[in-house]
Amino acid sequence: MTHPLDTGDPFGIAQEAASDIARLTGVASHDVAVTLGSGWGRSADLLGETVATVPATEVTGFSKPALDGHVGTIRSIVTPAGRRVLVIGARTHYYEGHGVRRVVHSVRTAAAAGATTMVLTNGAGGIKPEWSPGQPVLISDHINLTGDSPLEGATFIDMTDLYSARLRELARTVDASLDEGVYCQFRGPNYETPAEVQMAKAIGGHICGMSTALEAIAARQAGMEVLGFSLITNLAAGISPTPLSHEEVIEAGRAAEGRISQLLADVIGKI
Ligand code: 8IG
Repeated sequence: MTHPLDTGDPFGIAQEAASDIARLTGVASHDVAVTLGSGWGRSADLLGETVATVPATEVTGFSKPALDGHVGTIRSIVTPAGRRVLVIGARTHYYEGHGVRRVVHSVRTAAAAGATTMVLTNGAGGIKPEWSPGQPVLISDHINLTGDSPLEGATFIDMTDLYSARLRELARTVDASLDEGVYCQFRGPNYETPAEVQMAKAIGGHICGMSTALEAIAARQAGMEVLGFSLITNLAAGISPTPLSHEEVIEAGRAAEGRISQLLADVIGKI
């Protein structure tokens, strides 16, 4: 079955998706968008009053999740300060194999819906030995190891200061202890080998993940200011003496969820 993004104009389809969101939520325009990765899910409830919740499958171009049958949702929230936040609970990963257009469709849709700030969150593996599972960190820059890009054709876009220094500073007014690091996006879905983690470390990486770099590039193309957070759910392979277990990753996310969700809600409340 063909998908509209396989053949159509991705920006036109994002405009359609934004119209769907405006119609289904009754909110004409949003200010800030946030994608909630593993461990960050509870922050939506802390952000403010939920105005509308829409299954992502009702919005043009959003894919059904490949793994679990459950449908992601898109929520419109109004903060106590009156800011309109679009919460994207439906992420398409590169490793699902549907191509990069579908990976970044939510970001392009958020931009078309009016958002000028994109907050990207994820669960990831930590390379810095002083980090521990359950610790949130800021993304200061990225290394895209997917070999792919959401930009098509001769689209030369500057990536200096992709992860806004201004927004990282703002995050530190909420929690001064937040460390930061360079996010390496691997293709996945396998976790890295210890040798791959050592490569990432040698080239300047501190965080291993499978989602955020491609999304950040699309956000920059759309002219958005980007804030990135990783929840270190595990030390990357070979950094800790024990092998990675998916259950351990899920459990670390669960244990940290309340604290980091409050942090995220507080930061977004100040944007
Ligand atoms: I959660 O250790 C989570 N996601 N690439 N490596 C990569 N992605 C991850 C990891 C990790 N942990």
